[in-house]
Amino acid sequence: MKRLLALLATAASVVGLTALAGPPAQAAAGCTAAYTITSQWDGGFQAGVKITNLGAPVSGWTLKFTMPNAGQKVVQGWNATWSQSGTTVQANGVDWNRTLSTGASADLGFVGSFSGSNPVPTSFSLNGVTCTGSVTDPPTDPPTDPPATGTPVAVNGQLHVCGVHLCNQYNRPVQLRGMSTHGIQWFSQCYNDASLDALAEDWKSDLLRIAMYVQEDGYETDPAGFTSRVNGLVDEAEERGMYAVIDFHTLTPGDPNFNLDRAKTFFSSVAARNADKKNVIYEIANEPNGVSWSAIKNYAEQVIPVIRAADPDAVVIVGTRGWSSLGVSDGSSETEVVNNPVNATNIMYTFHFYAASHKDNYRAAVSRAASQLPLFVTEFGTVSATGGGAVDRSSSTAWLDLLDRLQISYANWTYSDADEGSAALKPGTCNGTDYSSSGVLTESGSLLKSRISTADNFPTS
Ligand code: IDC
Repeated sequence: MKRLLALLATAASVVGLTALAGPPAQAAAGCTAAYTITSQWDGGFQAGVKITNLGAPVSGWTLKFTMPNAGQKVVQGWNATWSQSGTTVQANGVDWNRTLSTGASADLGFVGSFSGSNPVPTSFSLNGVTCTGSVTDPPTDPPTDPPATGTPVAVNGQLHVCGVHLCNQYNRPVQLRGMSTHGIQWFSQCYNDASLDALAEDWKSDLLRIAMYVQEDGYETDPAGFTSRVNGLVDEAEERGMYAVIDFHTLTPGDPNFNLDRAKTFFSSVAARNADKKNVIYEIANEPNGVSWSAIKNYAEQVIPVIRAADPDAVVIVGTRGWSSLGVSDGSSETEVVNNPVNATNIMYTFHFYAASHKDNYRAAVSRAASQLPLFVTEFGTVSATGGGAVDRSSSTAWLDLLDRLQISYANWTYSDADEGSAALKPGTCNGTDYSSSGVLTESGSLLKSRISTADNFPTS
């Protein structure tokens, strides 16, 4: 009920700048713009703008509108390049929405600040044409009528970053909860039809993170072979409606630039091969360590364009300093990222933790960072940072509650039968065929299965 009320409240705040009751069937011309305040807080707000081109097809566009209150400012936008001069706001199309055929729409948004009141902007125009056009047919939102009970990918479709959140095809924030493989060079026997069926159906996992180590007998020893194994697992995840996080698992050496050429080769290949899939997310550097944020940023700004050239609309996740601790494990903090973000859109930043080693000060950093940076916990353990030792239930629960509250997506290390506390399956499980009974689960596996298998309730409008 709470959710329904929230949705109704949101729908009521849509300001249709469309002439809904216009004259009957007339030629479509110009554009429409629908402005939605999706949330508002003291001095700040998040807004979405849906523009629909009713004129001739365009291969590039500029949206302009006017803020009625001089105190209203765009702080950070997405799905367009945003700028503001005085009260005039401008948004230019980006790679994946630059082309708009007649009747096509683009969804953009931004986080704004204001002082005093926060009125709805006026004077929307697209390529200089005022958005007053009428729509001859009732506008239909692609896609229509998804199966509410479908798989995570069927319901959510292509994901994108909106503000600090991961959003689905309805532009609504979602949290994905799932599992990471262990190193696929060591545990490929754990990823077969039965184990992946159990992960999708019994665990109701939303995602499979595919950990492809680069060193330690990984990718560097057989680039073509590992690329093909990763692609195979992307397909297995897709068949089961799960998202696939392609993890370029750099670890030692910690400077991702050591693997820059390998990363470019690998990502240009997997991005081209998987460009048309909706379930792929790219994680470009697992855990940078012993390296500055500016060096990581430099790496990201070279690898992301390679991915975008082949697969323009996929979410890319960037590792952070100090084993993806947002710098905290190096005595730094999230501010180095906030003050010097990667120059790219549709990206998120990695945060990793191991519950027995990383506690309150790390949780405080995530709580602070979550309102400023899009975060994705692509890896965490319930145990110590060695991957072994006892499950720390209270710290793990505090972490998972925090991630749920902040709607931060996560993948747990590991869905494997490694002989270490972080593994979800008991040693020897992957030699057999049973992945479903509770008897195959370790303490960590049982805790995670109970958390991941609860209903997702992904928003669909
Ligand atoms: C660990 C594995 C362990 C393996 C080791 C090799 O659990 O079996 O021998 O890698 O490098 C990370 C890394 C992840 C580690 C994990 C636990 O991303 O590769 O896996 N960990 O140490 N960061 C923090 C912890």
